[in-house]
Amino acid sequence: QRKITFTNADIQKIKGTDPIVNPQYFGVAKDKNVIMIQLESFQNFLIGLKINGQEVTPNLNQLVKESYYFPRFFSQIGQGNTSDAEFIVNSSLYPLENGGISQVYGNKAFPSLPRLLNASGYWTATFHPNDVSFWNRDDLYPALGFSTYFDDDFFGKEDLVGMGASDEVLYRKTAGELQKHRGQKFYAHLISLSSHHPFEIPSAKLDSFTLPPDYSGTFLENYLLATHYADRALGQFIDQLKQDQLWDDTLFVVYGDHFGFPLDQANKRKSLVTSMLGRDYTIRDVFNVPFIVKVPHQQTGEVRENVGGQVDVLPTLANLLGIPLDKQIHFGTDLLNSHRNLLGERFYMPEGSFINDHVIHVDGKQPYNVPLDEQGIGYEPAEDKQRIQQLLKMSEEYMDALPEH
Ligand code: GP9
Repeated sequence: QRKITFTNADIQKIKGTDPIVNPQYFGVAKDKNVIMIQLESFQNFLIGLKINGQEVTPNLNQLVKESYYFPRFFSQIGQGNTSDAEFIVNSSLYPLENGGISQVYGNKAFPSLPRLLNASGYWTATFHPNDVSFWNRDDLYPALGFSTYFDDDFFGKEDLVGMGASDEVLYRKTAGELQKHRGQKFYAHLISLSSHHPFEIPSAKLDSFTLPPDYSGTFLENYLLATHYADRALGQFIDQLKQDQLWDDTLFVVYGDHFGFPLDQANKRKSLVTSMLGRDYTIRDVFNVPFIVKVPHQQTGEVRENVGGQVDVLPTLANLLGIPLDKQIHFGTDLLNSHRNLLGERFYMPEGSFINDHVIHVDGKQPYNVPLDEQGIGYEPAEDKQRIQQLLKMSEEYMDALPEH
C-alpha cells in the first residue's frame, strides 16, 4: 500500500482557502440524528420559484426559512451521476474523469461520514428504492461504510413511479424504519427517485398545482410537475418526523444531486423559460443545486452566499456534529466557516474546469468563463486550472492508496 505524503493543510493551501482556527458552530448538533436527503435531478432555480402565484416547492421554501441555505452550491458529479453524488457528499473526495466511482473504486474502504458516525455509536443506513446493483451500489455502500442499506426489495412494488417505488413510499417506509431505531443515534441517507427523467408523474398523484397552457406538452412541464411532486412527498416526510418526535433531535440536510433540465431543452423554449425565471437560463443554472442544512431547533433561516459544492458537505456537517476532521483527508471546506472556495468539475465539463467564488470556468478547446460576480468578468483561469488539476490528481492518488473493504 502506497503512502500518502500530503496533508489537509496542503490541500487547503492549494485551494487557497483560509485556515479555520476556532470554527463557529462546532458541535451544535453533537449526538443528534442525521437525516440527509438527496433529491433526484433537483436544481436550485426551483427554490422560491412561483408560476402564476403558485410555489413549485412550497415545502422546501418553508424549510429554507428555518435553515442555512446555500444558493451558490454546485453539483460535481462525474459519469456515475446519482451514485457519484452519494459518494462525494459522504467522502469529500472527487469523482473520476471517466467511469463512476462505484465501478472503479467500489472495492475501496473510504474514510467517510458513515464511518465517522459508526465510530461514534450511530446506526448508519442508506435508503433508495432502486435495485442496489444499479450503479454497483452493492459495492458502493460497503465502500462508504454504511451499516446497512434498503433498496427496492424493501420498498416493494405497490406504488411505482418511473424506476422504483414512489417518493411517498420511500419516505413512509423509511420513517417506519427510523421509528424502530429510535433510542439509538442514526444517520439516514435517503436518495429520492420520483423526479428522475423522463419526469412522468402518474396523473393520480398530481395536485392543484397547475401550469399555464403554454407549458403544455413540454419537457419543462414534466420537470416542474415531477419536482413539485418530490417537494410534496418531502413535506409529508417532514410532517411525519414531527409527529414521530424525531424532528427536534435531527440535523436535517437536503441537496440536489445533479441537473434535470439541460440547456438544450431550455433553449428549445427560450422565451417561456426566460419569462418563467425573469432572466436567461444559463449553464450556471444547470450545475447549481440547492444545499439546505437545518440544525435542530433552528428557528430562523440564513442565506449563505458563499460558493460551495458537494465535496464540502462532509466537512460542513462534521463541524456541526462536533467531529474533528483533522486526521481524515478531505478535499472540501466547511461552508459555515469559510468564505473562499475552489471546486473541481469534470466529465460534464472538460478536465481543467473549475468553479471559484467569482467564476465558472469551462475548459476545453474553446474555453469560456461564466462570471458569478464582478471580479469574474475577464477572469484569467490559468492558475486555478493548474491548482484544480493538482487537487483532482491528489484525490485519485489518495483513493488508489486506500485499503479494500
Ligand atoms: C437511480 C439512479 C438514477 O438509482 O441512479 O439514474 P442516474 O441519474 O444516476 O443516471
